[in-house]
Amino acid sequence: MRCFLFFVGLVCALSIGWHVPVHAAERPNVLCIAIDDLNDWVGCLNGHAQIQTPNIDRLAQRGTLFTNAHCQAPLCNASRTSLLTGLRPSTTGVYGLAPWFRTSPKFKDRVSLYQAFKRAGYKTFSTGKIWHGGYPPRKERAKECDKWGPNASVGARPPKKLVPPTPCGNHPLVDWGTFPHKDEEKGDWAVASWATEQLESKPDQPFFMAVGFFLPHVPCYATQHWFDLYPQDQLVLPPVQPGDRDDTPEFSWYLHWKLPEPRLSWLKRNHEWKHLVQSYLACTSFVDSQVGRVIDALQASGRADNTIIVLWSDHGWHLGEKGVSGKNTLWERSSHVPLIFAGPGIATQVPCDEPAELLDIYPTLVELCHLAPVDGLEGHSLVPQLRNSKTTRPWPAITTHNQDNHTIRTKRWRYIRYANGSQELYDRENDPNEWRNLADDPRYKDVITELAKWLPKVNVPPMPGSKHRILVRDGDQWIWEEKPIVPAEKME
Ligand SMILES: [Ca+2]
Repeated sequence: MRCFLFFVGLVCALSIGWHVPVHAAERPNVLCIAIDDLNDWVGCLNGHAQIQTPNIDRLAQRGTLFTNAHCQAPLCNASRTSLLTGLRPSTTGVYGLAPWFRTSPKFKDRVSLYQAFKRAGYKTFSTGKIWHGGYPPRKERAKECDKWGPNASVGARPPKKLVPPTPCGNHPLVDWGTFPHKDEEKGDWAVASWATEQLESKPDQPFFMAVGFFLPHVPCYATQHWFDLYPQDQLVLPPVQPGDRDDTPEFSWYLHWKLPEPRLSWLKRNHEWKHLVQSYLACTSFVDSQVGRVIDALQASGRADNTIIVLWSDHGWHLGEKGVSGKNTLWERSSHVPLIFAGPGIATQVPCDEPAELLDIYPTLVELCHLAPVDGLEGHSLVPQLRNSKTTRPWPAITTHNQDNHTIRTKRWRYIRYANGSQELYDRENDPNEWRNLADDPRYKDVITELAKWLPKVNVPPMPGSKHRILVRDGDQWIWEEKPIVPAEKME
């Protein structure tokens, strides 16, 4: 009889997708650590020969590092909305720095990652940059998460900008360098301190805590100590190829037609290229030290054994590659991000080089924490890879920038298709810098046909209220940030 009941129970469990109710107290805690605009210049990813990130590296060593993880959009709001709703930008229409996705009636009640934990009985915490900018609006915060810490901020600022006036408005954020100040005066220090205090107070379990760091987003200000790690006279600059854009479609420029971030040509002319690289490295090492403070506080709290840590960046950043600085591109430098899981149920093992998406974080945490299923998640749980990093995945990673511009990244290939039909194809095994566009070579026709099958079938227009970095079409005219694109005004 007991056997029979067990059998009936098993059949029931299978029929509802293995979702067996688990008491909240038995579930693991979750500590999410988000870093803004951090590309693969992280020690464990070997993106830059000189980068020093000992804390992120030790996290990778005690868990599973994904070496081929990619954002779904190369821009803050679009990437974060995708990660936290579990939906692609091409499904929500959130492509730009605005709007807040809940302004759309269709997504008003979408269960966010925070809410999935909140409704499962978790105490939820958030500090720093997790959502973009001022999102969620203050009056909606309590609905989203229980306890809010300090917002992301730059902290101490120099009396005036440290770099010469930059094109496209000399934006106050587009700045970098060092000036006399203390680490304790930085916005990210305050964020780490708040998270540390929460952990020291031993919050009720289970808890879900999201800690979002702002650096190395511009302005890349760090104290002298961090600059001293990277003397300019020994600095390694990223590999760039003269004429690299000669074989990329003209349309590739439309995705970043005018940006506050300057082009490589401006950086070189103003002798700021090395200075920017040095500043970005310095800020990354500083942020790594703040990651270390939070991880150490978790360890000291005695909760580490029952806490899953997941660390990611919202997208990458160019430092001169393909002639640009910043994001807003569909190449590796924009899409490739660190992604690390560590904690209970996650193997300490060799890195996983299967393609992974930030979109996979949501379903992975749902599975690891035995949460109720959430409708419509477009990612795929990474749990099989967290158990054994050699487990293959059938899905590529897809990154989207504005309506109907996508890139498909498999283990070997990167395929890009823009909204006007133009294409790029890179064989990353033989061309890791993506310098030779093979799309016009007839030998790769079948490769392109296969990769194109993965292009998202749903491509909704920008959500009402979309602005900043928005590209749309009006008849034959392409419009960037509400102004017609005039090819003669191209900035290279
Ligand atoms: Ca960002």
